[in-house]
Amino acid sequence: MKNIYFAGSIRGGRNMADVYKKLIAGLRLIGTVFTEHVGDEQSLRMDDESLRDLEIFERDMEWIRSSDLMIAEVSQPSLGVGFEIASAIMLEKPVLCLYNENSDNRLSAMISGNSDLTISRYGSLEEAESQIAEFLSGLN
Ligand code: 6K6
Repeated sequence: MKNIYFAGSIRGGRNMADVYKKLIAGLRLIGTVFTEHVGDEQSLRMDDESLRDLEIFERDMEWIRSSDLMIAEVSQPSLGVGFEIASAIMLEKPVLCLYNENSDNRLSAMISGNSDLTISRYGSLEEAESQIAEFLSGLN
């Protein structure tokens, strides 16, 4: 079982929250997802009330260190997701960035131009899931 860090926008905006939830449900079949709360409004609310930002930062950085790979949904721009992606690269973790091609946001050149990342553009959830499967099969 792989340890998977799933990154998706929280304070950057929740437009894609439904997609995060579905992708996380699929990832749970193949590994341990550290960040299930990213797809779950209720546990996010609990986190927000009970954890200080310092604790959220330290917990999430520890999870990135302990993960085997990162899957980042990048259609909704988020400072936190960008920071997490950069941290994962520095820690030499494989990172797949999933970008919905129907998104109104243009993907940052700092992501799309980064050869340390695997970038996949998807139209449907099924497509995103098969891109995840392909990415995982390419890892060792
Ligand atoms: C709930 C509602 C608002 O804030 C919360 C609690 N905050 C967080 N809880 C858990 N993970 C977080 C929180 N804030 C950011 N993160 C991490 O950064 C997640 O792993 C996301 O992938 C990413 C989102 O960053 P922003 O900048 O969009 O919030």
